[in-house]
Amino acid sequence: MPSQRLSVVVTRRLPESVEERMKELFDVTLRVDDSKMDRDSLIAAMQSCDVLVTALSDSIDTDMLDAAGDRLKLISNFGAGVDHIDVSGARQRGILVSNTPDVATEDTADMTMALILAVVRRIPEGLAVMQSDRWTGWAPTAMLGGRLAGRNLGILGMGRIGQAVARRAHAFGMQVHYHNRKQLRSETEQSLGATYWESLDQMVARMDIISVNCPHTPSTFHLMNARRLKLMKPDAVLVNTSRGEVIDENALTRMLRNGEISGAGLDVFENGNQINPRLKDLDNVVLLPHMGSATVEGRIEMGEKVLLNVKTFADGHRPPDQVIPSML
Ligand code: 8YV
Repeated sequence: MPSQRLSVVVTRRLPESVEERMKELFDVTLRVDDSKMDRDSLIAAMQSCDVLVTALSDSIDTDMLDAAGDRLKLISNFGAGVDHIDVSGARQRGILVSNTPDVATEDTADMTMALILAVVRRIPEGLAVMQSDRWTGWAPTAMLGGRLAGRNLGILGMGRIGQAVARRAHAFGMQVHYHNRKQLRSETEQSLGATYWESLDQMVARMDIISVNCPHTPSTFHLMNARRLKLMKPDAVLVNTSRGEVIDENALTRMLRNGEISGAGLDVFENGNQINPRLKDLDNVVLLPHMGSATVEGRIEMGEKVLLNVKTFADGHRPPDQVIPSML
């Protein structure tokens, strides 16, 4: 398919340099504002283009794929996670799906450490004291948090981001543990100083901090369910920079309110931005608006990956970051 004829619709505003390059390469329709597109607008877009560039906020289900007609050939997602797209359904209809792996790894791992530090060292509480002029001066027993060095960190999901978290945690002097579908090669384990737990239950019960770094798939939905959350030590902390669906948010909220878990740092939520309102009232919780990968550099690199995937497809080849359902 010659690239000049490829019609591309982009559902969200992307970094300016990426949009400019899109204009040069394709017959592209860009958004003027940055609102989330509703279902009908998305279907209309799918009917009208060869390539749809989606983001996390665009849910593409089977019915929408059916309604798309047969023009759409590629869904190129701006982001690594594709749990909002029916990838198998797309494949059955001959529509390829691509994503942007790797480029968010270091930024998301940084944010994981930031959340761990924020909760364990009570940074938002300290900031609130300063901003409300309540600081009466230093005191030996004021605002005491915990020391990271020596604490056991359990990483749930040891892919690229999990390993980047492990490298950081190791440098902080933490004891790194992990649970993963597959055990890592022993050289990798050694370089990360990481101990493998085949049993997630056993790992969860022994950790001081648990970090969720696995993707959301049918098999990881509510992996941290009420039963498993109850295995956590009462002074443990849970951090999630992956996908909200991996944790039963209501069960977690109840436990935090009852003091059955000491704290949580959450960048992602089970129902998008519809957060359990009770989470917002808790001192021992740090909430962020899904900004784990939100760096200027990361967003440009994500956009460049999208450009590469769409351009490669336009030139008649498979996109380098094609997502195959069996990979999920
Ligand atoms: C992105 C993410 O911001 O890459 C991912 O899967 O979760 C995010 O950090 C988002 O996907 C952009 O669409």
